[in-house]
Amino acid sequence: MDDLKPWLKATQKQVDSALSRFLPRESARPQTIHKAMRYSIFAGGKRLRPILTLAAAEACGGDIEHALAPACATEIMHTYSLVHDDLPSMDDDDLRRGRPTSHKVFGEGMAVLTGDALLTQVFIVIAQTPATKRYSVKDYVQEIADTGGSKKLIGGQVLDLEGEGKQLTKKDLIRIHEAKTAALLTCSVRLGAMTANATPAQLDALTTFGYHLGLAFQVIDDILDVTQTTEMLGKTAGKDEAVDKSTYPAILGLEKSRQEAARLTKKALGALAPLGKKSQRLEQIARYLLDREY
Ligand code: GRG
Repeated sequence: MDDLKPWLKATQKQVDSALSRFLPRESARPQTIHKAMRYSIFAGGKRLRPILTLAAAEACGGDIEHALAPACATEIMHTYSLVHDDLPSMDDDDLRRGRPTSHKVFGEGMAVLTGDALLTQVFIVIAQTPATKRYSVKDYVQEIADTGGSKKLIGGQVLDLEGEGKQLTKKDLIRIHEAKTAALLTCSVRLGAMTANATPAQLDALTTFGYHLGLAFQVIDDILDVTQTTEMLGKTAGKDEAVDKSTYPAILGLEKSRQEAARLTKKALGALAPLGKKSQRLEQIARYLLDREY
């Protein structure tokens, strides 16, 4: 398998060009909302979720082209959650992906609408995914709707809001991470697998992989908030500590948090065994994420 870095770069480019096709043009009326949607999408994220969708399709022997619509749908869902998460009524952040946040540039009302429009676009895009023998378009829609709903992404945000100012336990924290972060990463790999007509056993393996990778990813995100600079992260570093947020480093300390991220990554890697050699790319991605610096 080729080196990961050039593959990541080429895949990010492929995803960006698909995203541009799947979003309304900036010139479409009313221009402000379309400009704002593209502003946040093309602000320079890592494209982790679409990359996972494409790598999961490959791991199940599928065609990457067939996985482009769900790959973009996961990135659009993620971007909507960031736009809303940054609002003054939520985390109140000024910087995201190295740029001023949506509400700073377009105003708060427009940022609310931008998140809403991105979330709606998720369903326009997912509906364009080709069906396979085992999975219908309805299955894809259900998968992503369930992930974005009140028991997962939004539910996680509710737990997060309700936990503000409270001393959370590790168990509370895991519940938030499962819903906020692991759910969308799991959905990303599952959708890729579904476009490849994955067997139930392949889908199960990738569900376990996505879950543990998602938890590891959030632990690392918490660690980076403490150890990295704002410039490196493209978002305000040290924010968790400043608002006294319960995080892995706050509860366990840095060293134990690193060990926990490594343990979760190992679990994710173990889940790939039934997929064989084709899952090498997913394995490389999981190892890369553990050592990432932003
Ligand atoms: C529905 C408002 C609303 C929120 C849902 C997912 C979520 C809850 C909020 C998003 C904000 C957040 C801190 C999520 C945690 C997941 C996470 C670590 C996001 C950062 O993801 P990266 O590092 O970001 O992949 P880039 O910019 O690279 O795409």
